[in-house]
Amino acid sequence: MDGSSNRESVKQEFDRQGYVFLPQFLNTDEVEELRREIERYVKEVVPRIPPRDIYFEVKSQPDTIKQLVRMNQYDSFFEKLILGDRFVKLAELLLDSTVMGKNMQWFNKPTGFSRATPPHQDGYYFMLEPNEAVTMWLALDEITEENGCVRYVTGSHLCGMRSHQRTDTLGFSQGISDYRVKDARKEVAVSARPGDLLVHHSLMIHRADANKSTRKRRALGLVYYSTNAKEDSKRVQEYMRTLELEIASQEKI
Ligand SMILES: O=C(O)CCC(=O)C(=O)O
Repeated sequence: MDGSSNRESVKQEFDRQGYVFLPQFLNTDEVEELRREIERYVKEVVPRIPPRDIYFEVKSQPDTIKQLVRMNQYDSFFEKLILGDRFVKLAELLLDSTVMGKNMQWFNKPTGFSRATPPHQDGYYFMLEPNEAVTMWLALDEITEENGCVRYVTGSHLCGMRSHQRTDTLGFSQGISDYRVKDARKEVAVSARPGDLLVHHSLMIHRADANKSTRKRRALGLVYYSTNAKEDSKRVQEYMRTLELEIASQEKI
């Protein structure tokens, strides 16, 4: 299912819940190809990109890479992927506008080292006005509660931006400061199989536990901004500068 056959129900579900689940968006061969391309990226591209776009759980230990960001800027395979029709058309449907492919990321939770992803809204990092963007999250492994599936606070995209504060989680430096039991009660834990796609709105509150299993937990993230949204580029640059200094001082990149 790729969202093209039942467009209306996909859009309705997204508008109501703030996220939509598209099982088997990619087939087994496509997932295999992505896994191979990520391996190639780690081997060949990672050594020549700025350290600020590679996050480790343990500094410079390749098997503890927890996140790769802006992969589309460094590699033509991932650039083509984010600009590909299937993903772009889906983002356009959900945002009801033309879109720009902004950022492709790899999310990994290495066994034995991983941390939880704090509750957050992606739009807090994006700094857009209006805050109209989506993140697509594509499972590359079997991802369940045990190895840290994504958890959504259903409907939270309709309640505006919450206050965030610094966390000590690399790659998710801001988390919701007043995440409460009433939020947790609305959480939906979404298990996914390789090739399943989740898409969430930039105001959607979500989080994930650490990988407590011995299984891999890898996913790709694709971020699309509506072309109606304007980025506050001064604030973004300021934030990036502060973040880079903080990360470097923690010796994590
Ligand atoms: O995979 C994760 O743990 C985090 C994913 C996430 O926060 C996102 O896709 O926005």
